[in-house]
Amino acid sequence: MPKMMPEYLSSTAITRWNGGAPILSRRDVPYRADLVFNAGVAKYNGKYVMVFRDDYGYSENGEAKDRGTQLGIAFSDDGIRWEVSPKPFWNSDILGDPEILRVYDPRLTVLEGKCYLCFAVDTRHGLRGGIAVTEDFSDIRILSMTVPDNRNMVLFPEKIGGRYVRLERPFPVYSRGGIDRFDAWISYSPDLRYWGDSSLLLAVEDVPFANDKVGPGAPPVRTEKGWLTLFHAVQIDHSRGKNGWEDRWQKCYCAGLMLLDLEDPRRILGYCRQPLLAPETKWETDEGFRTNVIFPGGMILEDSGEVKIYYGASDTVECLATADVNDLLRLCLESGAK
Ligand code: BMA
Repeated sequence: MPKMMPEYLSSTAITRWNGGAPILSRRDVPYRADLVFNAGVAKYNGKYVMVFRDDYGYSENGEAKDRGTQLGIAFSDDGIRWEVSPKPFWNSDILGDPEILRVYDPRLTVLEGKCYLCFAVDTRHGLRGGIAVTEDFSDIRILSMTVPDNRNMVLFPEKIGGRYVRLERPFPVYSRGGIDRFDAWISYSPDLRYWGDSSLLLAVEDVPFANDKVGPGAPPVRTEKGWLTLFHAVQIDHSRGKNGWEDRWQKCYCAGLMLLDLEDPRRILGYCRQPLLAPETKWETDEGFRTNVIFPGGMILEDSGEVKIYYGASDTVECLATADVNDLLRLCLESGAK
């Protein structure tokens, strides 16, 4: 068990690839990169594609040197071995808007033959969630951005009932007592630009291993039984002190799993009351800028029934876990609905 973690935070039904060793780290990136994590992954035009977050200017001794964040891109034939393109894919300079400070935490959804990228944006006037589209990864166009504060958006890979659907996590500060109590929401759109008809999907209080926030993880994956959907769940413990390269880090991020109704994804058919992935390996609990962070951003269902789950570990490296789709469905359905 990881240090200072409550007993109930342990992983269920998954296998970490190569004992949890990173599938991508700063060593694989041919430009400035220190923290390589929180990637979005999709299968697109016969290849696996990964857009990852690269934070540079960070070091183990806490020194800051000209810090920045950009998105890198990598391609793979098997979803395991990755080749990083020679140049960063996207950063705030490319956007050329002085209002935008940085873009990060990308998630990829293939929808109607195009690749959509949901991202978080820090702006001078708040944190926003954006949706952009690309057909070839050379040209990318922003379709919509939320008002502050919102992020962790993911798009469903098809229209449902004639509308586009997304999950998201707004930050309601005043109305939730002035502390973090952030929940996962669902919204609809006729055109991917205008979003509304929003409702609460999964609240912090619904998740036994969260006391701080829950939010979307990877874009949902269609199965015969429903939309298999990862979420992140955060548990805070103020007795935790120095963890990682920072002076103080008190949160623990786990990956949770739920199953949403195919026709009406506002209905949770079942969700696992334990984490699917909790921090356990040294990359997840000991080594890194932060510790105890599992941040899932990509999920792929292979024809064989294998599910690949991509997650950032401790905001420092990118890792992969696999599971059998039937085990995951069983976990959700046996645990029951809300
Ligand atoms: C969230 C985001 C993520 C990060 C996580 C844990 O608020 O900033 O990018 O992985 O915190 O540090």
